[in-house]
Amino acid sequence: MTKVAFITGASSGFGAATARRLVKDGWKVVITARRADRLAALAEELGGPDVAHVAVFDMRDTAAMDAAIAALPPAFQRIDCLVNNAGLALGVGPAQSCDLAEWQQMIDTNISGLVAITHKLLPRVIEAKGVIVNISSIAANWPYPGGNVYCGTKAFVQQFSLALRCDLAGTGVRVASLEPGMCETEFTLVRTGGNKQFSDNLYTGAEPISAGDIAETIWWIVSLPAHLNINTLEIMPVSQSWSPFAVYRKPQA
Ligand code: NDP
Ligand code: 8X3
Repeated sequence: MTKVAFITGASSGFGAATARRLVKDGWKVVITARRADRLAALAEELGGPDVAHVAVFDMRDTAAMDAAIAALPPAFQRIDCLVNNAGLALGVGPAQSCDLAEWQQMIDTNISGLVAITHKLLPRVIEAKGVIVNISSIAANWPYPGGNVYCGTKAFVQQFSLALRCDLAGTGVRVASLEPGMCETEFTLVRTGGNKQFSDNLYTGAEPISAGDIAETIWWIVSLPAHLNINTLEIMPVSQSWSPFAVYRKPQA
């Protein structure tokens, strides 16, 4: 029987790469995001509607989510894998200069949207004894200046993943929190409102993770034997590591 993966945020970055990787391994995919043109092009590339079902909705719109789930074709109704990937960071400035609407958008997408789609698909994932891969971040573990609400949303995703495992004990469902570091996708362009220079400067010379690397990791997590669960997996490029704590010192006279 062909397995089905439901991948949110599949119009670019990790989500699109994961759809490609799973289809290469014989899966069918439900690919979701807001940008219909991107999803249509990806579905075509993946082999058309028999292989990839497109569901266009905003993660913040639970009614649209319901309609998309109700419209799943028969061959895509069994959900063996949910990749909770859609998300974003907005802003790089300190909390005291942030825009509250941007904070709300991150919470609504990265937390509320993720929770809603999980709640709606959980019965199907349980029925299939499937696997959920939640995309958290190193930002869940390591705070950094300008991370404020984004770090908070990813810490939520990590703890939600671990607590889900407790509740799902005995169901056979596996849940993983994948926590990547610096990865070159559209992430920084989105975060900076389209500042290509900022994005290029961040990644140049750093040999960041690629979306394909993350797709390979997700494929590995979901392909492990059914008795093995990856709880959390933090992954960084070799070029990225930790710095000493910052210490603020009063100016000396
Ligand atoms: P991209 O910006 O390339 O992809 C983000 C995806 O999320 C897009 O497909 C976008 O689709 C979708 N998305 C964003 N907002 C919404 C929304 N309101 N409704 C529906 N879909 C939405 O970034 P990445 O691939 O890098 O990011 C994927 C995930 O990985 C995110 O959760 C991010 O926080 C996380 N992450 C990224 C890291 C990195 O360094 N790149 C590191 C660690 C974690 P569309 O705009 O078409 O709706
Ligand atoms: C994305 C990685 O370090 O920019 O989650 O927060 S980071």
